[in-house]
Amino acid sequence: MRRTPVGRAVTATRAYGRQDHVKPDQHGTERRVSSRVARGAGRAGRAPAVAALLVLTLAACADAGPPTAPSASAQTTGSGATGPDEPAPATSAPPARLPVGEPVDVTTGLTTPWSVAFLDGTPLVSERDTGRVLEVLDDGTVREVGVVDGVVARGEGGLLGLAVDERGRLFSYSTGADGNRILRHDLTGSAGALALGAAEVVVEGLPSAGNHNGGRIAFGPDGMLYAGTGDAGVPGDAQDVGSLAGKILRMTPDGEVPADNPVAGSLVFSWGHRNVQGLAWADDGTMLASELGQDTWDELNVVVAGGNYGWPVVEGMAGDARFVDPVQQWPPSSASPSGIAVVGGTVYVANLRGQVLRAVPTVDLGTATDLYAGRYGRLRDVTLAPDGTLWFVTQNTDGRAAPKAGDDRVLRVPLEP
Ligand SMILES: [Ca+2]
Repeated sequence: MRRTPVGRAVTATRAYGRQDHVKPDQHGTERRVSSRVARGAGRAGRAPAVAALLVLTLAACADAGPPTAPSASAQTTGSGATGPDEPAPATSAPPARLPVGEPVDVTTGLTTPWSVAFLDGTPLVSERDTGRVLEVLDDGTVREVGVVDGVVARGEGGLLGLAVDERGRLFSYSTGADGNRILRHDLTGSAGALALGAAEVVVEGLPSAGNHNGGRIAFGPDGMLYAGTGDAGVPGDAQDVGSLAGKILRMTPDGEVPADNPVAGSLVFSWGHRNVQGLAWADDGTMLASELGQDTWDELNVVVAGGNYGWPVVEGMAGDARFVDPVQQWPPSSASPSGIAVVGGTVYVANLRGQVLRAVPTVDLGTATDLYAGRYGRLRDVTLAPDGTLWFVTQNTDGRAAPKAGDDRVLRVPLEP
């Protein structure tokens, strides 16, 4: 492939495939326990920038683990932030836009699907282990748009996130031989006959490992491309602002550092993350990220520029002034969040080990309603389709669950107006 560097990672590449000591973690995945000592708080004392732009990011935990028992349809948990003695909000909140009716299959028979993005109205799906980008046709069948060159699928690595920019170019996050990278491709042809053009490197040399590769990419309302990375098995790197591991990155579509990034000359937007696999923005610009925790807490975070989210010094809500606490946390056994999407007044969170689609109201981010618990198995991604329906993606073919007939699948469900 043509590999024209259009941007450059600001830190050195970690050699791919380095394996230290491997142990299972709470998500049922391998984790490497490095002998490196976390470099303390690093810039942990830096207070997060005032939230001129609140970003809610949902970081996703590593996946896997045994299925949890199916639970009854919907269950609301958490303590509401608004009580009977509190005044009603001055401004009207966006409508919840919860599902109505039953989900139906969009397509079935996929192998480790990871992300869904849309080119105008045409759905594109990435497959982690095959490196394929697929186009879903109107009849529910898929055809191969192309295979991303040089994808090295191992563990949680492979072809991960997809995003399409306003010019119709496809961006992909994948694991290569020399680390994770973000590539940009032209899409040629028309719907039903799309083809993947040559790849250009947006950013390469992002730390990778068998697990904790992050992988979600998304364009923010500011037109910048954001990427969630993982700690790549070296927890202390999440506190090292000089490393691109354990971060949320912000870049131009060419991979350059925006002038207003919080760390001069760096793609780093926020740090202290373990493994971010979900990024989305509310209508008011608030950024959200999901984060896969280790032994104790998975997180939903509101992301602010320059924020330190604590890993590995703290996990979950610590009440430590050095760090930004999550707005909600879950035990990994009932969560392990990957993709997220904001639709109106609801943040949707796809959960792997928890096998549940969670609906978090934007007006009360500390609560959630569980949808489809145990019904479809592990859930990898969720997104709003151009036709206004909610799409979500299963992940039962990755060796960590027993696939059901037709797995893996993409489903859709209509939403309230
Ligand atoms: Ca945290």
